[in-house]
Amino acid sequence: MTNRRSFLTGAALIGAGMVSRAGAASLPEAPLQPAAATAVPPPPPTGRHFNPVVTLNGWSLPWRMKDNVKEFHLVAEPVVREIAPGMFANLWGYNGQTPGPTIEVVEGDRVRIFVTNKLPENTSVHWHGQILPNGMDGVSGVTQPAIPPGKTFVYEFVAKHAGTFMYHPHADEMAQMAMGMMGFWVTHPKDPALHAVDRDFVFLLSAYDIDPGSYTPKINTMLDFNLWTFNSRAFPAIDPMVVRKGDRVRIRAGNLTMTNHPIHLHGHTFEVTGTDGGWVRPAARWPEVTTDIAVGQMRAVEFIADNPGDWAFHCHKSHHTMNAMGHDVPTMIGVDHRGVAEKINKLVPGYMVMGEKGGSMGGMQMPIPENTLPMMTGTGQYGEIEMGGMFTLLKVRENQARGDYSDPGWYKHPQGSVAREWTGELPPPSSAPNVPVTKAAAPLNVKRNAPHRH
Ligand SMILES: [Cu+2]
Repeated sequence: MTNRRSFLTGAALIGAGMVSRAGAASLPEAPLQPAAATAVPPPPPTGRHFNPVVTLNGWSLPWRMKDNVKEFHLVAEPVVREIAPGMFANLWGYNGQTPGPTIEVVEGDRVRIFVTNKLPENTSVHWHGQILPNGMDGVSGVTQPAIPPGKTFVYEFVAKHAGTFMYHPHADEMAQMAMGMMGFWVTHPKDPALHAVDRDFVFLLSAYDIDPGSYTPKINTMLDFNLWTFNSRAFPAIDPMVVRKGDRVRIRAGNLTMTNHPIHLHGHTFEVTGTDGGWVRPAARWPEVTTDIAVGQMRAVEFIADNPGDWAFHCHKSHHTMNAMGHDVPTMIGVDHRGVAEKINKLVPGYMVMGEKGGSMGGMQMPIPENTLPMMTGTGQYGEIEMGGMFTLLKVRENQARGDYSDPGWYKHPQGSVAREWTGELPPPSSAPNVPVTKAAAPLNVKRNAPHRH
């Protein structure tokens, strides 16, 4: 204990200048991830065996073993994240990306995490859900002094229990989390056979408010976010979750946005098997097709992928499956715009009337400012998908190889199994007159002051 205390006081204030090859004798290297692609991690090169998770559009942080301690090095720093092709955001994150890399350890591992602050302000790291000594909890001002810019702090604790956790700052949280500072943490069970699955996907829910044409989030936004993401990516740039038919699949998601997200899977029933409090006892698991994840929560769901196809997987709040949108767009369904667009076009070339026949904005070619995304986008084998934001596909395939996460393309539906146009006889047209909505809303034959008769 004395050793550790002197180690901490000694190492807690290493200058950033020492984080270099010369200082590598005491500090592990801080690997950098330049791309937003899903990086499937290799089996653990050192330490006890575990089955690595696959972080959607993310990666896992390599470590080094030193005297039987797993050492990681996180660097908190400004990053440029590709939200989707055509849109980049100036965010804050760790080791080159936001979210930060997933940290994977085994139950009982002693871990030492160096955190170098390259942000222009103080930060700290809170290890959300971990049972650890109070002084390692990362609440700046309460359990530790904040990490000043340019300094490196070290955290050290034993990963006591298996489960799914997150990390994020407890210093200027509103700004730092609105800027993307967060990451995933998985503590694998000691026995790799326990809770074993064939595919284990993880991602964080995060939201940003970035005005079309700009690059930096507005950090004071409380509710009106315009970019809803899995791991700071918006559909169609969120990678699909590719699985083999018959695989046991786990999906773990943590919510670090400002609202809840009912996450919905098509074609399968899953069970909620884990929360940030740990595993749900088998007898207490419940079936769902939508699981609501409140702010600060994590949910792990599991199912057998027994139904081949391309299955939608998305937040069920419809505004969260859209990209940057104007919130002051009026409802135009039923309004006849004939002639209006032509007149406005003379004033504003390229103007389009939105929604007189409902949504269907995916195909609109309205010019948009630089560095923003169309509200709804993505094209499938049958046309426009008209989705953005928190949406991706679960691709279940018979002939996907074990360990192969590459996109197999669109599902080839067995002949005759796709919904199609009815070409038989149609019913006679309705005889009801088309009553204009404005007149129907205020019945003409009611005298307001007349007494009601029953
Ligand atoms: Cu949502």
